[in-house]
Amino acid sequence: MKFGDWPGRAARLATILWAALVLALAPQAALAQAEPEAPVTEAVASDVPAAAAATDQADAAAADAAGGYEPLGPEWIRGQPTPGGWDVQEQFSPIGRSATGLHVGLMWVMGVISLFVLGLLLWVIVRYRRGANPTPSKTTHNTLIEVVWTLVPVLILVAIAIPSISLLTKQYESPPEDAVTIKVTGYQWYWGYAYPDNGGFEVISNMMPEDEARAKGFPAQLEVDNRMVVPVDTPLRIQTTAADVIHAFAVPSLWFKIDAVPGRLNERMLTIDEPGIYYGQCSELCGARHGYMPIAVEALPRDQWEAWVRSQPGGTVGEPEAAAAAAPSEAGETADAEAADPAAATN
Ligand SMILES: [Cu+2]
Repeated sequence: MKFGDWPGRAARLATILWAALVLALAPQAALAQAEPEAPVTEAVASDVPAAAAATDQADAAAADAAGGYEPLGPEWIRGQPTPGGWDVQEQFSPIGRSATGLHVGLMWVMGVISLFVLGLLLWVIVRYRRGANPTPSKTTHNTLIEVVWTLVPVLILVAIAIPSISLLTKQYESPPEDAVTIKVTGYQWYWGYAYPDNGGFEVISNMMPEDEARAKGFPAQLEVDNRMVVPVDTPLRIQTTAADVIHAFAVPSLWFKIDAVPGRLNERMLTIDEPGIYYGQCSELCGARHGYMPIAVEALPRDQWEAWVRSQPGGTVGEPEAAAAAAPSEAGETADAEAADPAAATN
């Protein structure tokens, strides 16, 4: 078939127009996807059977016993995957929001460049087709055009590199001194969350049985028996390690993913903006039940988080520092007293 044949040209044109349509619509669809996922959460919440109310009352009673802490209900779910979702999840951390901003911005840059190149192609196809341009030009060089098509892409890449590298740097910023430390340990196939600054207790977190999760209105295979409870609006020093094989601690709605490697301690800072429940999963193939070691992060206002810490065995808030500061001086006073009056020490 010759290039000039009409059916072939029509088919090519249709392909090109289809590609243009896809490119033009992709960014809008991406933005539409970024809308809050509240309806899904509501649907989940409304699915809670009445029978769960009795369980809630029992939970509330248990909460009173546990010093005022009550686990958040399904209406507090903020970060979770949505059926049919194809964009990143809505973000609830400062770093997540700036990263999503860059992501959407880059989509627009890509879209505009693709449309521009497509337009040039269409123009060349139509304007310089054999019918309209029987004697082709023999031009091989044009200094101005060559300078422009070298400089403009360089400038675009530099413009992208500045926010991109600053975001990368921000993701690896060290947490401040007063950050709350949580040591996350990956086990085959569950998670351990230790709080070394708060008494050193460790919470063992297993996937909640699917029937129980559904009955309580939580997403099956994502809800756990004991969540990683953290304070909101507070820098968290998340340290990860593993006890057996490599795991990865990943929570998409917090823009957080870090490997948990046996014999190593990885560290990254995380700050969560809003109280709520954020789901994630182990993201390193770690064995038979790799898909069944979900992560549930529960972010609470500071006072509620402190109540939760006190409800844990050996959980302390602020006391270790105070005790550590007080201990040497007390010991010193005792030693002084003994030095002054050796008889007193024997009494
Ligand atoms: Cu794992």
